[in-house]
Amino acid sequence: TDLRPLDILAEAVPPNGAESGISVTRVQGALGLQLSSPHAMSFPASRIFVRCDLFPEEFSIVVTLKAPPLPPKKNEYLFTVVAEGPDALLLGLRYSPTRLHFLPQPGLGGAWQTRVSFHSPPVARPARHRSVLFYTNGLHCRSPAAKPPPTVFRTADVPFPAALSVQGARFFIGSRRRTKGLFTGLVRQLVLLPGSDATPRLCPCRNAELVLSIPPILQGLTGKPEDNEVLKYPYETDMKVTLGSRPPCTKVEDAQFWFDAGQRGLYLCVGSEWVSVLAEAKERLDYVEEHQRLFTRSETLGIEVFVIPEAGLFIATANRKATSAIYKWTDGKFASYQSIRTHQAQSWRHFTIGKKIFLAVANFDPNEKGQEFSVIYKWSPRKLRFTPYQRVATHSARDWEAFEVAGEHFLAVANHREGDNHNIDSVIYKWNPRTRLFEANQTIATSGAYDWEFFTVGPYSFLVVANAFNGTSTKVHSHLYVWLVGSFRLFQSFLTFGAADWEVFHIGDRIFLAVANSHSYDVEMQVQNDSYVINSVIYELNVTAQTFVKFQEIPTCSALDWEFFSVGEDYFLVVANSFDGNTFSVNSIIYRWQGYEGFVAVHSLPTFGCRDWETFRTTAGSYLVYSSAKEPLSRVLKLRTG
Ligand SMILES: [Ca+2]
Ligand SMILES: [Ca+2]
Ligand SMILES: [Ca+2]
Repeated sequence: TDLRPLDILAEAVPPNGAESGISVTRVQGALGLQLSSPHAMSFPASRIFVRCDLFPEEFSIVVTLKAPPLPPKKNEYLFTVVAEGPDALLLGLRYSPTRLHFLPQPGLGGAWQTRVSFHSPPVARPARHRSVLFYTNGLHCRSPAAKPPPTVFRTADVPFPAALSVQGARFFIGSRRRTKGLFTGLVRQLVLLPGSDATPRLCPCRNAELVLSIPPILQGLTGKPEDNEVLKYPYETDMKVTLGSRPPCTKVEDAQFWFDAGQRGLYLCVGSEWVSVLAEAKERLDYVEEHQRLFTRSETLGIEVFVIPEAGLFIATANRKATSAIYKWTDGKFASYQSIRTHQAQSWRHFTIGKKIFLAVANFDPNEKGQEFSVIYKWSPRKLRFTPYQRVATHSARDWEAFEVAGEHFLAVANHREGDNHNIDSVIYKWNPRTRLFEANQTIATSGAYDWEFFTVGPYSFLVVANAFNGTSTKVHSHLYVWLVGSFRLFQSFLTFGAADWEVFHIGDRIFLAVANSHSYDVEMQVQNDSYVINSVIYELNVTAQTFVKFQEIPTCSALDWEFFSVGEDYFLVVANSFDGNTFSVNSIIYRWQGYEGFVAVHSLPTFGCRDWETFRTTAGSYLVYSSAKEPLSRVLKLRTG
């Protein structure tokens, strides 16, 4: 992760010696810095915000200090960030004998117009030279049950300004650039931990190589503790924040911190156990970045991701022109692996039967001889290639779905149309273990079928079809079937608008079904551009009523695919928006599950004729890949988490 502790104090002090205006002073066995000039410790914000000039929206601050003896109403500054110009305070941390104030820029809006104040437990023991303050989003005070009570504050309910630019600003340690309010205590440590719930606006900060977050000047000069104060105040020795993998936690490390940058957790060693001091120490999606531009021979429709044991991770792209391709994940990128002749391929489906590995392609067009069929390929463990296995007669096939019911293997094809007729049968094939071929098992009447999706709920097996067009209208019913005594029977119908995809997903024990509506069109209706900007719908299974009920409608731009994925404990849906009536250049959106609020848009991704999204995971992290039906370029995106 890019988010590592930033040692603000070390930035402000020259590594090999104090400048004028700063002196190194011993406090109860440890060393601290004392200021005599408001300008002595200052540096441009750009030095630590290298790649991005936005202050992180969530963060923690670790301060170790000896509090000055101040009269009750007096204030002093621990640090500030000051913009150019007269007295443009952006933010700061201010100390008073009874409070700690975190000051935002005035007029930033929202709750931050008023400062957030914290009762300041260190006040009870002003002589002690360590307070540890953690400010993350919200206003919580939490003291870990530790023998040394470093004070942990969390701010939970007050959102920090999202786009606080520190461009051109300077950090001042112990002052706000003026003599007034100069900190008269000692500072030993001041570390900023960029925080937890970042948004796309939060850019990565600098990679700080920081293990011990005490400036070198204060490490080298550690003298012998006077009067055995180390024993007297064991917790007032060095306050360490260790990075990296889980360090030991014994008596020696007692009261020390471990910052797990990977999981973005901060832990305190308490009685030989690491205790989390930030409640939300978990992996979260921060932003999405382009990882690979995958140039394909022609425009790509469906993408299928699959793993072949002992061979690796692959994707198959369904390409519009004469060949489709298989790519293998090699050295962190997809590399060409095999080309397969296809006819306006729409999608691929990977499945296994026992040890056999198959890949079925849905061909939309007939071949050169006018024969119309789709092909099932089988992986040859000897050739390490897919070879043709079975041809199946199909009609403008859009999609294959593979599934198992009661130990038997099935393949369902979505036949889109035959000539001009969209009201035709789609076919469910069953694997015959004797002939080792798929044989037609059931036909189901469909209207411009686009997609099949199979899922199970408890002992029940379901198959849902996306019907896109009946010859005159895209406003048609798409049907959900349930398996009962040997065949699929109609279970429920949904009114859909050019339905192109069904996506089923689980959140806890809740079951959802999302449809991608692509187009609202009727021959009798005037063609309108806005007929592509329509709602797609998420349904939820009501178990008692045994029916799916509308859960949420989401505006989409000719949606062609939904893909569900999770990162850490968060759930996401990404939609393939393909067209808004004027342009294929539209944003596809990632939505995050927010419980009661349903899915809320969190990331906008510029896409062009977006057709299909898939997710996959490698040891290096989580990725998304999407295809474009309008240009020969697919993209692999990396999900950055912290
Ligand atoms: Ca499907
Ligand atoms: Ca889907
Ligand atoms: Ca997909």
